[in-house]
Amino acid sequence: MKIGLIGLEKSGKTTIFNALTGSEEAVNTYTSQKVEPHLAVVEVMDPRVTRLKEMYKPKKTIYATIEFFDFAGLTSGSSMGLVKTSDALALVIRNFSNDILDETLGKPDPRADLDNVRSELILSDLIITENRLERIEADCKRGKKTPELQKEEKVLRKAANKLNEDKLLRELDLTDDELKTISGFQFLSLKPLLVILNSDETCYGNNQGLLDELSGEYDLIEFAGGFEMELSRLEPEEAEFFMQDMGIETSAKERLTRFAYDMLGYISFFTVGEDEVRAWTLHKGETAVDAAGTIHSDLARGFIRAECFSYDDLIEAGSEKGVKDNVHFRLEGKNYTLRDGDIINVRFSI
Ligand SMILES: Nc1nc2c(ncn2[C@@H]2O[C@H](COP(=O)(O)OP(=O)(O)OP(=O)(O)O)[C@@H](O)[C@H]2O)c(=O)[nH]1
Ligand SMILES: [Mg+2]
Repeated sequence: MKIGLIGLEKSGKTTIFNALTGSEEAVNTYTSQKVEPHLAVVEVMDPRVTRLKEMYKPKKTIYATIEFFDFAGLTSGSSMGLVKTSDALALVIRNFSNDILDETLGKPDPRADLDNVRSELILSDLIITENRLERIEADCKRGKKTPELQKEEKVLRKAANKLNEDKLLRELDLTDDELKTISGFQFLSLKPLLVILNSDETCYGNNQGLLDELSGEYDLIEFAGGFEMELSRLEPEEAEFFMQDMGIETSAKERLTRFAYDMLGYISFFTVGEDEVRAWTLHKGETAVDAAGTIHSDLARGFIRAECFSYDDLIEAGSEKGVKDNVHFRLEGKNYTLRDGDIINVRFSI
């Protein structure tokens, strides 16, 4: 899963990137950061994996990972290429004061910043859509009218109309087939969008009014970015102490990870054994054969059955043998819909 941190300049993107990834990238009040994006791969610290590790004592333990990208502010010409390949966008909004920033950029105004970025996303998609429509029109005039082209044109017209109404493409009801037709454009306003309200530590936790106002429209989470960046540099016990003091129950990283899983509709399943305990990520609704394919394409191709039991049943029974004794051990076919926390072993033959 790839999450791109975007936002207006000086909204605290790099600060939050550091908090999430434990990186030490420079944050700067004056100059804009270099234009290349920062990138970090972060392990999803799923406590279930840690527990499985204790149980199986494998040679290797592999947690699921999330890749985070941190871009330069939207107004300073960011690397849209990478933004486009993100699975989701996390939009950082400034809700902290700083004498210099207040003077150069104005007092924090989360609502206005949000509208501003929203318009940028819509505009970026509109430009792509209109350019493509012009090209299609030119092709048609030159007699290259094919059914595929006509289909594409129809979907793009729908998209253009929505964008012209100042609406995100996410708000357009498109069929899977229509989505596939335009997937190559990687429209930004079609991506899942998570808004991070980056609040000053002095006002963190006191922004319920604003959060309520925005939560009708956006998936929203509040961070005290500067504070959380400091926390990520402390020893865990020390960090715990300061977090409690601030009324932060779980770290920014953990909250964002959970949020991303929920919002994007991901679930985790596990494979276990003496060699390796590993967490895998799947979309909600995907099946045993999809899970097999995530592990290796051969497993999907030669899929016979998936041996399956749930993490909770394992913990309750205390061992795999216990799971079998409790008759919680299942053999599932190709079309079985995986549940979060399933532990599977794929039987296959090729
Ligand atoms: N008080 C406070 N200051 C913050 C917070 N987050 C960032 N800042 C300050 O805001 C300034 C900009 O922070 P960055 O993290 O570099 O912001 P950015 O969005 O990455 O900036 P560009 O990449 O240049 O667009 C720095 O001076 C930070 O110390 C916060 O949560 N609280
Ligand atoms: Mg930055």
